[in-house]
Amino acid sequence: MAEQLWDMDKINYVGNSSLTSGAEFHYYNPDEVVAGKKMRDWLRFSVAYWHTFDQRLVDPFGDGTAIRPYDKYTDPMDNALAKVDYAFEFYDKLGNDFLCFHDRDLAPEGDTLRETNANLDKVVDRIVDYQKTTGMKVLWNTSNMFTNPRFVAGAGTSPYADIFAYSAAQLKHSLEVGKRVGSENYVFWGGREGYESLWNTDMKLEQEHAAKLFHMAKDYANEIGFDAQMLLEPKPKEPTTHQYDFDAATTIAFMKEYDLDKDFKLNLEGNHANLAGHTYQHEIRVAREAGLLGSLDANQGDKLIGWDIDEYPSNLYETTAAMYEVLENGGIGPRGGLNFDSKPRRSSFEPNDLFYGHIVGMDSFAAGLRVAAKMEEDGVLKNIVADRYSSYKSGIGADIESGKAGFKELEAYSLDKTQAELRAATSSDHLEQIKDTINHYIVNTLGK
Ligand code: XUL
Ligand code: CO
Repeated sequence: MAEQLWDMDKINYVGNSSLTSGAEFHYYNPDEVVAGKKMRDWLRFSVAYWHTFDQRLVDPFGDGTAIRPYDKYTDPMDNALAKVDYAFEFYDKLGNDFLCFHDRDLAPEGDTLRETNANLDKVVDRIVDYQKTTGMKVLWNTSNMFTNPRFVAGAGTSPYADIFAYSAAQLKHSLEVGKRVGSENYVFWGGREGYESLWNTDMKLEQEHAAKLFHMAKDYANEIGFDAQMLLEPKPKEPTTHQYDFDAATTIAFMKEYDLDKDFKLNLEGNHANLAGHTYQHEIRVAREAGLLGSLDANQGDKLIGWDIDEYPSNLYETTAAMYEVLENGGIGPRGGLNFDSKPRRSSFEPNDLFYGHIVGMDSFAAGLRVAAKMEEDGVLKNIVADRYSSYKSGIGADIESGKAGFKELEAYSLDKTQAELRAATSSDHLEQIKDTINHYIVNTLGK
């Protein structure tokens, strides 16, 4: 790359010798082996095109504040093409291996889908050229079927057949783009697939239509030989009041109901988990126990703000918990990664804040990986969990497990047990001690 587009040098790993943060990684050392794999292969970091290159840093009360070096390109197509140059230099400097995008992140819409597709293809041509020289991979692509006013009442769940038809047509092209760029996954976040009021909503029909669109997408992907892992991304609310893919458990039930669980897995996001009243760890646990963990969107919410703020992850406790689940799963998913569905705060409006945001996000997950790997290596939680359920290994517990004990045997066993005996069958969880242990692991693993 001849010209320097971003005023930033390559971000390198320097270890944790200095306490202040600069343009460097303190924990992410891509080729270092942790728990048997290179860090880059555990984490598979991806930069989200929409938040990084398109987001103007608006909030519900204020205009965008972002200053971006490509703002000088005022023609929308010139701007879209220039942004690809900026994006690939950004990846080179940051050292991420993957990118993610929606179709509409890349190029402006025309008046018809034919014109829109032509605009998109020009930008995709440029991305494919860069991929050839840089080896950059696409973690996933997706289709934006929620921004344009035509999607006011949803896409696949729209009550208007023309909009369903248009959504299918848009998706068809987006899958073709996915094949061209070699996307490892394809994501469906249910943009406006939900409802505002049940008084005017045929909930069953809408969900049947959503499932129909997903099946059509998978069938078409098979037809064109696009073998990406299909993913659904749950979110409980925003933009609609009631999103159908509320959380991991609800989405898994939907997938099973409509026979999608063989071909689809989940893409889980930290802030979405919080909006559903869950932790990120809870969502990842639910998915991994169902064998349906696909990929992760990395961000965090703010306990003091109610909306989806897509903050760069910085909470080491949460990243440790997430990476603990990932290690237990043997990896994020068959082809999953950590996509920074994150943006700078509105007050962090300079171009280089995009680098600093990714640095804190990547370092937080790298730190979480290091801590979780040490906890796994020492088996610290494994022993605690095994001990807690040990009564199922022998005696009446083993009989419950084997099916030998039914209601009658369990009644005979329990009928004369005294309160004191039953109290003695339980023991304290010592949860505070566990949390203190986790704190020690965080401080000591990272302090070395
Ligand atoms: C919205 C969200 C999306 C999806 C992709 O909350 O998370 O960015 O990840 O459409
Ligand atoms: Co997301």
